[in-house]
Amino acid sequence: MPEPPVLPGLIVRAQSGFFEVATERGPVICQLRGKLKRGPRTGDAAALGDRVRVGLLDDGTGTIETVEPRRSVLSRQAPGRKAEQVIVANPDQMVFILACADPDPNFRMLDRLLVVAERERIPARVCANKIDLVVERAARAEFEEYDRLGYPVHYTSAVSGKGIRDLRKALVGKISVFAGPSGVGKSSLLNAIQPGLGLHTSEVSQNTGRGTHTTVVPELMALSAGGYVADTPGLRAFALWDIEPEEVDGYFPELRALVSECAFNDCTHLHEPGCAVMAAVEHGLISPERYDSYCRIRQGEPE
Ligand SMILES: Nc1nc2c(ncn2[C@@H]2O[C@H](COP(=O)(O)OP(=O)(O)O)[C@@H](O)[C@H]2O)c(=O)[nH]1
Ligand SMILES: [Mg+2]
Ligand SMILES: [Zn+2]
Repeated sequence: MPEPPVLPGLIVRAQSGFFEVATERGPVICQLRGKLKRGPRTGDAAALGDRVRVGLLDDGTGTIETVEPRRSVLSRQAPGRKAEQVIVANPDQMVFILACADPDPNFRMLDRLLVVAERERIPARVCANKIDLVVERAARAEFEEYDRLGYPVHYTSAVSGKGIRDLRKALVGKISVFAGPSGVGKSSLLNAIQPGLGLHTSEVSQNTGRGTHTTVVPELMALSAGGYVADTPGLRAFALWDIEPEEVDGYFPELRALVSECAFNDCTHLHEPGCAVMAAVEHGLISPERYDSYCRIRQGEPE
């Protein structure tokens, strides 16, 4: 008997032990091979964004035979356990979305999101949406700092269409993760990028025993120009778990460049004499707002 065909693929949806895998022959619904299921106890054996090899079965479904090592991972701490819960494996970039107004941008929250991206070494972009509601020059003055730090800023309006073409272009061929507070226009932007995309995210009710609550099943949504977008199931996913206070300065690019010049090599940059970071803030070389974000995160302030 011939061996069943084995296909490479990408997990685009994961729910309750079933995985939808995009392959050259189209989507295949798969389960994990038993051996993989018993795999590492420290985290998910397979997750959204994992590159896998699928054994096709006669009934058209498949078995995930192997999972390729992850290049990067966006994860959170599973509730009540130390284990890591993978939100998206192998993301190529994060797109953090804020509104220029309604709601007003929360830059302290953006800085926390950027720290997570830096920690995971995932390149990040910023999207300043609802540019139609404000004077563009004012929005640029608020957001341009992020461009200077190496996070490209897109100024967009899902209503007028401004900036959509450039944002769409930035997504081609990549796995991008959209994140931002609710109400900033994430769904509207996805629809502007590709009609129907923002509606695609489905919601299911799960009975947890403590009553029914609604969760969003995360998925990778295919872009017609190539690439995928994931809309994350909320900002809780980005809690700064497992970050040591001494690591934080390494996740602020403008601080990272200076820390070796501080008088003390264990400088916290909060109060020490001879601190190169505090001197740079004083001389206007580091933005006071960004430094404030650093201090809050460093001191373990909850969001
Ligand atoms: N003026 C303006 N309103 C927008 C824009 N994008 C979204 N909205 C509105 O903002 C509200 C929230 O949008 P939605 O896409 O649901 O935000 P989400 O919660 O981030 O997915 C809706 O009433 C949208 O019509 C925009 O670019 N300009
Ligand atoms: Mg939405
Ligand atoms: Zn210092």
